[in-house]
Amino acid sequence: GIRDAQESRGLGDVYKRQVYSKKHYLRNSLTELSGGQLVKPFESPERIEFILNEISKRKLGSIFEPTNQNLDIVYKVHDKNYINFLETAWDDWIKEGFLGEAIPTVWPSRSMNSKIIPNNIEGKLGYYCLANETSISQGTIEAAYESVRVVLTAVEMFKEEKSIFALCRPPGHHASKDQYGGYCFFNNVAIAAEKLIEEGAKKIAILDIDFHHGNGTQEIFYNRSDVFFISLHGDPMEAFPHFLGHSDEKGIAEGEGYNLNYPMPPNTSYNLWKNNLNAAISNVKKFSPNFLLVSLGVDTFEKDPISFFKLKSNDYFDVGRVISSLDIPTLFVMEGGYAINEIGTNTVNVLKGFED
Ligand code: Q9C
Ligand code: ZN
Repeated sequence: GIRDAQESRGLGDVYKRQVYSKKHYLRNSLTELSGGQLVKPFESPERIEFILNEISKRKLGSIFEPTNQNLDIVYKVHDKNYINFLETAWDDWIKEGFLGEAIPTVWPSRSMNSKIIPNNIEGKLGYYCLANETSISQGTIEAAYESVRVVLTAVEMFKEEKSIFALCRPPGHHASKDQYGGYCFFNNVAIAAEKLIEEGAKKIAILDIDFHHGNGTQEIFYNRSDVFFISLHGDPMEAFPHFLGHSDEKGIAEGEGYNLNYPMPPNTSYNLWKNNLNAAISNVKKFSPNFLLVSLGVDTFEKDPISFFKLKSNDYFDVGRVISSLDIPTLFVMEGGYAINEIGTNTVNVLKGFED
């Protein structure tokens, strides 16, 4: 745990590297709608514990708990009514007397595309949800806020560091201004970008290397030129989130030219993936940002249970090395990765590769 990792570096040899909170376990929903069944969620509390253990085993540096943070910044990224909805959703659901976790069943979809927000919790869930594999349960909102505290604490420490890792859970990159889903509630990486800009940064690049397209992050910054969003992911023609992430999505208005997608087909190997990473990296270089934020998912791994790329554990060292070649202060923010047994190895390989 935390103490092991600190002690393993010896007294006086403390440097700041990663931020973790045990309160992530408050996100412990029991159900995920998958293949027509309610299964144990892929996005489980063990994920972050496995990463934490690997960090201490491989002496990656100290682990810090989040500090008190002003959470007003969340309102700069997310809609006020959406935040209010998340804060009361579980209580409202329970008041109806429902026995399972909160899962929407009806949406303002294309044939009844209403902007009117219903009063009823079942209607509200449909309004604010973009994908219903993600059940809301007791503690979900508390954990989502803690994940934001983790990333904001990392931003604070980032000022004295070349790089830092925020062990966020729940993840964030699928959360848009006013929708949750894909296991995400608040968009942690977007909140970090907004915070850095509030503190004076002029240009931020967000490189999203999770297997899935970061639809939320894209939507949040789509009309802005101060945050350049670049995503490598499974082609939405074949993969979640299915409705965003195509290569012709380049940004709008002021943001035109500041969004870049690299969709890739099933069975993509590291060779092809790395070609696209290199292209992404050269675009980051041209943009010349003050900070690089990496949405770090390791669901690109060959054994990931819900994804279809073929990266191997050793490839992740190279991913870290390539990213560090930019020589830009880099904040890693944890997103997905569901091959529990290798999630620690793969994540730490990226960070070790970056360090070398
Ligand atoms: N049958 C992140 O990696 N759908 N989210 C999976 C499986 C949801 C992934 C479908 C995937 C969400 C942060
Ligand atoms: Zn993912």
